[in-house]
Amino acid sequence: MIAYLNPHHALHQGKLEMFRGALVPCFEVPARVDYVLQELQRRQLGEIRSPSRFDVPALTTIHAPRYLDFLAGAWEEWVALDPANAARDALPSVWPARTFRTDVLPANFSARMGLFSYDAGSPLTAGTWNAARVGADCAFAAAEQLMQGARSAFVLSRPPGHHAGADFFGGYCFLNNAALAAQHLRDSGPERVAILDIDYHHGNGTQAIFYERSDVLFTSIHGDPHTEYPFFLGYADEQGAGAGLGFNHNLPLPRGSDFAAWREALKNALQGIARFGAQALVVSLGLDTFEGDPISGFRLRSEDYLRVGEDLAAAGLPTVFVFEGGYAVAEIGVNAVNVLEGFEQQTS
Ligand code: Q9C
Ligand code: ZN
Repeated sequence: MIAYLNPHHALHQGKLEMFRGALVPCFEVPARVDYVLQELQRRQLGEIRSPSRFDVPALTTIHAPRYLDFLAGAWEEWVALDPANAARDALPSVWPARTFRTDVLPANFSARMGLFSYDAGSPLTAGTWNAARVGADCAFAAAEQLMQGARSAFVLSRPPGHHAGADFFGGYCFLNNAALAAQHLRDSGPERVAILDIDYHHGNGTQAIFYERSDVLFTSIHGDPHTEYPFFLGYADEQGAGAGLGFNHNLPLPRGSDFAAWREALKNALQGIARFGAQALVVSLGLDTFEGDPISGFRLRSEDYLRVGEDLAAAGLPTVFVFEGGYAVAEIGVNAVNVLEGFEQQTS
């Protein structure tokens, strides 16, 4: 399996995130990708490539141009406010809740930070835009690899993507890599693409992007949003709207669920994907379902991820894996590569 490694991922290196009234060190750190890369190399899973630059329509199909423009220039604006800002990251602190306007683009930078975000856990840093944009290139490259006949490809990038919507960041995510890969597949090949999100947290951004579309099925297995982030989306009764009605499947599980319960949900998810008649699959591969994850509540063990890979391979679809969350940093390499190796062994 070819891996597209984002060579600039470490340009995004948040310092602090807001948590329970305090600024605490970021959970989403560059070492996450380093551990996965090290394990990929150790097990010789396949070639590791850097992506070329893709200027493809998918970027502006998925993300609003005014959001992309904002992200591209945000750091310069932040530093222009005060040269001392260069030493600290930008975090939003005011948001338009219900009854506020979102059609007006305020001149004030902090107002626009709030307009284009939904939490205070996702610092925007000097290198965030470059890292995220090259991550999008990794997603496009992986999609192209499938179109050239590959059975699978791996997007090894950070920041992650599945919480990012058409015009907002949050949950450590800025550009939605899984959505970009799915859209680029749609633009050049398969008519029906499924996205399966197995991160611990519901992929609210991806769901919102495709909610009214019938050509991209979104299916997610995640912690019950009654108690788990992102709280305000991810319930089982969200089934899509308009032309997309019936093309959104949420499978929330209680905090504390073990692999037996999780695997049952995976079986249901894959049945839905088969019924849909998917011609390609994009997997939002979060590893925060691991029992040792510091901010999550499922109980998967390292060897379970081999079974996950095997189950995914049994779906028999060309598959793009997109690296998402997972914060047990020392174990994330083994867990991620177990999924990929389980998939490959089932294939061969
Ligand atoms: N201090 C992803 O896994 N914060 N995002 C939860 C932890 C938000 C997770 C509180 C978690 C976002 C890609
Ligand atoms: Zn997550």
